[in-house]
Amino acid sequence: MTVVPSEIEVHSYLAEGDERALADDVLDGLTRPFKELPPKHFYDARGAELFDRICDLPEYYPTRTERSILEARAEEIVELTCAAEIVELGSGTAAKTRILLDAMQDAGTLRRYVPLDVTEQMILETAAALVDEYPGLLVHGIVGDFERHLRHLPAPLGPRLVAFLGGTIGNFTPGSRRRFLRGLAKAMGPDDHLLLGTDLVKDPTMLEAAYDDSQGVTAEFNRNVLRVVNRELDADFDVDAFDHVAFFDREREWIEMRLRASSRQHVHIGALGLDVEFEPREELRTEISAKFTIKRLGADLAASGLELREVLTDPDELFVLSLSARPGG
Ligand code: SAH
Ligand code: AVI
Repeated sequence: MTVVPSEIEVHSYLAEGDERALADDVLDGLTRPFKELPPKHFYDARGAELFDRICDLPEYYPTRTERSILEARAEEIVELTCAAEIVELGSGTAAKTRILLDAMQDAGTLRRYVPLDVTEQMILETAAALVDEYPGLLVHGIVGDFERHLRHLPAPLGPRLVAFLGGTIGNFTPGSRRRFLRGLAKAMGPDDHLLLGTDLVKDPTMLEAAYDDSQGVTAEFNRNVLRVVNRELDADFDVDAFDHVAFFDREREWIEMRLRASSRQHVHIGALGLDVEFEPREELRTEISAKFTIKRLGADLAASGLELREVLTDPDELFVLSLSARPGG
């Protein structure tokens, strides 16, 4: 029997078996003329581990850059927001979050941590680790989809810092990004702040290297989505027959990751009774990762009902952490 400490409560809003509505997305995405799957399906246990390895790659600058900004500015963020709790969307292993939790603990404001992620295992492990590391901390974990389950955030215990780190906001298409931010602004109270990590537009060579590393970890992460579909939906993708593709679309200013069939592929998806054909060299889009300018970031926030208050960046202006709030708040 697992004993859950009393400081922890975890609520799941994902139905049993369809952890991320995978079947709907596969049916919808693989029957389109241009095939596509949403990136949230990367993150089973193996995908989460591969993502952790990506974060440590020399080419993948976003994680260490965002961490350096947090290390330099966490105290100031806590002073500006007076946050008593962190609500973290796409919280993962909360590795960088500890910098903020430390600053809140030092300031004496820390009361609760509210992680929300699609991967239950990560919520449970992170919750258990954090209550050990921060005596007295309450953890209210939400296993859910940040596009669908924001209404399940618990009532605030004080001013909230809503953290959306890592540049995950870039994984939305522009339309759903604004819809998501509008929903988030509505879920925020007058005392709350959004701390948003966004990757900036830069030299395409640097960008493309970050998404096509020399050790092939990102390629494995990309292909992992096919392993997830094979396991969860009884499909027979020949995973090794798909090549990793990553390029910077200069017009749209986003990185696109795709999987390209190296030869004609016939895939049977047992759970859906669906057969899918891939022509030789046909591609499946698995992720976009939008890169921002500060101007576009401000415009997106304003269009969503949020006011940009602080822009925190690194000396090379690779990455930005912004603080925003509801006007008048
Ligand atoms: N915030 C961490 C992890 C980023 S990886 C960091 O900055 O390093 C993206 C995280 O978002 C993963 O943990 C993944 O499981 C989660 N995620 C992706 N799509 C999601 C969705 N629609 N709803 C909730 N969590 C999601
Ligand atoms: C989680 N997200 C912000 C990462 C990104 O950079 O878009 C996911 C990732 N994809 C490839 N490498 C990392």
